[in-house]
Amino acid sequence: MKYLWRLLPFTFILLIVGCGQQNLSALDPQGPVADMQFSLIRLSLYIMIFVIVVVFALYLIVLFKFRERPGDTHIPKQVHGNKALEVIWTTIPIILLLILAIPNVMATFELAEIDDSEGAITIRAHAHLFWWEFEYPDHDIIAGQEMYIPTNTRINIELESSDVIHAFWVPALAGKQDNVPGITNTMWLEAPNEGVYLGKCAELCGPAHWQMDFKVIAVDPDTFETWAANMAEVPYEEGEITEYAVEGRAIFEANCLSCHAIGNEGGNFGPNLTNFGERTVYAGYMEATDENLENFIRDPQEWKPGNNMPAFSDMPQEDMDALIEYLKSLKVLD
Ligand code: HEC
Ligand SMILES: [Cu+2]
Repeated sequence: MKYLWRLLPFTFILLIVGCGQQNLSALDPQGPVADMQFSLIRLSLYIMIFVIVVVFALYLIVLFKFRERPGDTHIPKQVHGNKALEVIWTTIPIILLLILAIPNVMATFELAEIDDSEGAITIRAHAHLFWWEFEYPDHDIIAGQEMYIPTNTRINIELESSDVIHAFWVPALAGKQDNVPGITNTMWLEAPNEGVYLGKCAELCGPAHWQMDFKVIAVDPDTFETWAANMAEVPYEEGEITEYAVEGRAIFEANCLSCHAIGNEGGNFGPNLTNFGERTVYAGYMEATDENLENFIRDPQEWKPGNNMPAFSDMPQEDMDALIEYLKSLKVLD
């Protein structure tokens, strides 16, 4: 028991390792933008380490060299205003700040640049209390919560907000940038590897801010084209989904379509649900189970305080079951 405290450092290591999970770490950069930002983080870290080492070395030298010794009778000679020293310790920080500033300013401009060269894709990332909408003007589609992108392709992102200030942040792919109402900020990113990259709203925007998660899903370019084509086409003709799901669709059309579009049909007040059956989390953060889905639809405020979805607490159970069957059948990739 007495030595248990020695385990403490290991708990911290576990905590730190936990931070790197699910592609959510800026310290495990994926792609050119994250690489560039990581190298800037390293540069400032090295400069800080240099400053700390020099300052502490001087401090220790002075501490030992000029300490009071037995038999010292009077205070040392008092000096101030050494011109040479003043110049040195003003110049060194200026040089260090320049070394820091020049690559930072260059990167800031480079990262905001919209490059329309061939093959680049534009995505408008609209932030809403408390969800994300991804509009693909080149493909004329809208996706909710999950931003599919092709690998090794430059993705130009236009950031917009419909209400308050949010921030778009996908730590493993690119640093955060604000979504400000009335202003369009720009950034870009590129993912060399297929995978799911976790994104977060990085600006405190209201009670459900912490649940405003999203995903960037990088797939190979062919899969992306299939995805984009199917997102526009609404591939749910009779026969493609179960009869039970068709019943659910009628309930959806009567209650939900005005706010939730399927393909390009329906309203966009809430997330587009065309590929809802492929979501791995619901409402940004809930584990994808039928029970969670029903709970959210019956009482959205309970699960995401302050969000703009109305409650359907009185929906008969058989309608709810059919509706859930329909929602889970909404798939565009298989
Ligand atoms: C008045 C508009 C409106 C209506 C009607 C509406 N919703 Fe919503 N819904 C929203 C909004 C807004 C959100 C986003 C909430 C959030 O996450 O902040 C949402 C979110 C959702 C989500 C989570 C989506 C995701 O991508 O994870 C589901 C599922 C959902 N609604 C289902 C339904 C169903 C089923 C109905 C019909 C019974 C319905 N909604 C009716 C506005 C609406
Ligand atoms: Cu937000």
